[in-house]
Amino acid sequence: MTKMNSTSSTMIQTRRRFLMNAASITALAAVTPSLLVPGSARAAESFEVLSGSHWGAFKATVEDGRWTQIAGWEKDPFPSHQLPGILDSVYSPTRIKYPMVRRAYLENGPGASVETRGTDDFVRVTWEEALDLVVAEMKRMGETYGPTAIYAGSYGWKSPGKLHNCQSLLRRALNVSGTGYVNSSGDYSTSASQIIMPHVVGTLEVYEQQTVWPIVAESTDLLVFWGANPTITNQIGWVIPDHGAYEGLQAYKETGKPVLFIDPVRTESHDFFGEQAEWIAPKPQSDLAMMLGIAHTLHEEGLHDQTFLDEYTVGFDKFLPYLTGEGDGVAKDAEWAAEISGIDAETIRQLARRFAEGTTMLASGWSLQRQHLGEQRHWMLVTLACMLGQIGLPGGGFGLSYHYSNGGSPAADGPVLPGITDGGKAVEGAAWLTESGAASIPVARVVDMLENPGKEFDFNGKKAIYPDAKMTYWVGGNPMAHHQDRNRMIKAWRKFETVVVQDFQWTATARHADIVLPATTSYERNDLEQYGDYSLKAIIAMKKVIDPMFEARNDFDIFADIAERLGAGETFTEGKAEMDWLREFYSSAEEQAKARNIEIPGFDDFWEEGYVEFPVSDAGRSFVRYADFREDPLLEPLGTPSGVIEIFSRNIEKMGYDDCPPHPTWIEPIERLDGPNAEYPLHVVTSHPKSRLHSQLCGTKLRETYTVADREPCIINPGDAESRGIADGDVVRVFNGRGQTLAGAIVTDAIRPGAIRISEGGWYDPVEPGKEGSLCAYGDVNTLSPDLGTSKLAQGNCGHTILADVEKFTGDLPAVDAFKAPQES
Ligand code: PGD
Ligand code: PGD
Repeated sequence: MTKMNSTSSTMIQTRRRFLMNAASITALAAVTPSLLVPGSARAAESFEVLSGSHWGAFKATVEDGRWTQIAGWEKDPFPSHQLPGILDSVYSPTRIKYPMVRRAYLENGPGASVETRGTDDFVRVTWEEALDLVVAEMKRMGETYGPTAIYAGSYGWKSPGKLHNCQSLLRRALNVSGTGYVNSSGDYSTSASQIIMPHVVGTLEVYEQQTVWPIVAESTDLLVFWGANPTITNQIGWVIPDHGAYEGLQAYKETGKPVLFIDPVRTESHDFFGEQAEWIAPKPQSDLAMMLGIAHTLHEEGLHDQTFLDEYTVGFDKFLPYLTGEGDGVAKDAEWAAEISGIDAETIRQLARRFAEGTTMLASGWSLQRQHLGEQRHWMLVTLACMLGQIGLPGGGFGLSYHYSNGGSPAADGPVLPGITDGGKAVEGAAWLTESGAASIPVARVVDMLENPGKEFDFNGKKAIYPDAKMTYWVGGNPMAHHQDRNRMIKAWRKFETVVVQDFQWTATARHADIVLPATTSYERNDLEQYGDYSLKAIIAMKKVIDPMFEARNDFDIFADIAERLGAGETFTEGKAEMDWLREFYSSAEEQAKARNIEIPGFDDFWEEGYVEFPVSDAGRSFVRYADFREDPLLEPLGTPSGVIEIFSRNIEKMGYDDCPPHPTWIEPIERLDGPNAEYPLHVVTSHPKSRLHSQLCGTKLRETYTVADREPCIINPGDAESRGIADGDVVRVFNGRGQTLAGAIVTDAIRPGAIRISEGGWYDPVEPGKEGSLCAYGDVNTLSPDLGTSKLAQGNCGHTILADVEKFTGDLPAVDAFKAPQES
């Protein structure tokens, strides 16, 4: 049954009520906004409003039209420490205020001065002028080059909200007007696993509900986080996170049972568990070898579960000769694994015994598959779990989403909101997997596409041809942060005759654009969203906190105007404005609720209250992943060709890829620490940042809480620092054959020797803009990463495969300019 919580605070509050609550709110409102702006339309009014974000649901206090304070929603068990950053992002000096066009583009026309992108100043234009320019280019593309000239595979962490889903809106405007474009498929998070897992277990797996935390706390004897940092990465949700994982982590902690972290870094999650936590620090990219070493010991010592393998899997018989070395003469035993991983053989053997001794949950993060040949890692993790035979049992098996969007948070049986469609196709769930457009490429191959139009490429058993894209429209993403090998990318970007970027901040992508359109943040418009990616515990009214700043417009209105200019305005809007759409989405939730006998308030009451909650169901509270399959594999088969877990895949065998064999296999990656192809002595780990979402919030005052000498931190082991004469707090230059960046050194034993860490998402700040090879003054780690596909199977990105070296920086220290708006005139 649904309930509306009548004791919760009303979302629109009087000044008196606000003052009564002020003390509790102030605690989280540590950040003072960067820029004073005049009061807005709602001046002289003070109120509090509930809204939502990737970081969580929050209460915003608005005084005289200005957002002054932010606090976590009282129902959120673990509000993110990043919340003050989202307030600051609204007033940040990095805001794009007006539609802008690069001067050289305006003066010389499309394609004429692509070399100076990123160096030129920008000219302010009116919205009319900007949109006319955009649409004229769209039309020219189709007329001159055909339907694959516009790359609209725009990817990134656009804000939550079922209406202002800017990437769907972009494709909707193109679809409804019959404008051809190239799309992308997959994502940067899990590209390798989301392609291989359907071959292995029949689902994407990475975005599936996990055996719930209460069951893990009760039944798991050994919780293993394999390359996962759950207390950091669960801050974020694709929708509005419920932070249920923190309750789960706390519940497990209270049991006092052991937690093992296999990670080159001793993380905050490790420290959260205090004495219960153990740290094993292999060389990065060596996990597959370690897993094979453990599997070999399990088999050697008869600890594997042959009954499970016989009943629930296929192909172990083909994998076994490889494991024992009968096939290739190399036993993948603990000694072999020790040589590659740097973890001694006895520890590897002990791990195998401990895993087999009780109920073990192998919870893996995704860094392992964001590496060259990343497909193999989770395949082998699943194989290991099969050998342990605990898949489908309470607390046992494996999990690929305990660290992400609060996987394992018990689910409610509430309705699922629909959202704006891209012009016919549903865009819910893994929206980026739906294919539309005249052609599609794997998302991380965008630079390869630009460099090689007409080239044939492999992807998951198919062959396709790269289109010849000449224009891009990027919305809700920051490719000049997220894509690998920045220098190669800067050059390839010149292939675009026109680059349009629609964002609310001057990212490096915006600086390298020709036409820049200022979007509102999600706090300057109304929307709706689910609360709890896996739990779906509530629907939250993402109410507008403040009026749009400067000349920013919301994504829906911008694309409606573009569709209008393309002759399809009415089809795009269907005659509906913002609140009409929200009512329509909500009415679908009402219908679903009615069909399930759930009471749900009408839209007006819901909007007034700000949210509607759905209770966790009994089924949600007791969910065990793969329990049904284990109970009856014939009646509940998996979606694989065999219906069971595939340790050997005939489908992959048929593809015949040299870099993705038909069972988990160790293959030498292009580069790894101390490996045969190593040209540099250190591995760069590029973890997801503690105080940002990728590059989002880098432009806020939160940055001051973590930078070292104004730069992105680079953590380095004391031995590696000492041998290079680097002291804590020094500015260092990190470099390899692909690029170079400055960073600020933190010398710590929380990272293993031979590895350093610079988190992804630091803003690219070239000292010599537009010049290939320029030093980055701030700390964009993707100046160093290689741009290649994980393998022919998934063509994912390899952001965690980097070797480099570090030295103390002794030259004239360049200023960090990335957080100032570019020159305007
Ligand atoms: P964000 O910084 O979130 O990064 O790459 P992604 O591009 O998603 O960028 C989102 C952009 O969208 C921001 O500029 C923000 O201002 C804008 N935006 C947000 N909401 C809206 C909106 O509603 N409307 C409009 N118009 N704009 C909006 C992240 C990508 O980086 C990902 S997902 C992963 S997993 C990868 N991780 C790594 C990694 O581990 N290592 C390396 N080396 N590289 C990586 N890159 C990838
Ligand atoms: P990472 O931080 O890249 O996160 O989730 P993902 O699990 O991919 O890596 C997790 C851990 O793996 C890190 O502690 C790192 O040290 C370790 N590691 C790196 N290389 C290796 C290796 O070779 N072997 C082993 N064993 N460990 C290794 C990312 C997920 O987080 C994603 S994809 C997104 S889009 C979201 N992004 C963010 C974010 O940007 N910021 C925060 N705070 N939270 C996020 N949550 C989500």
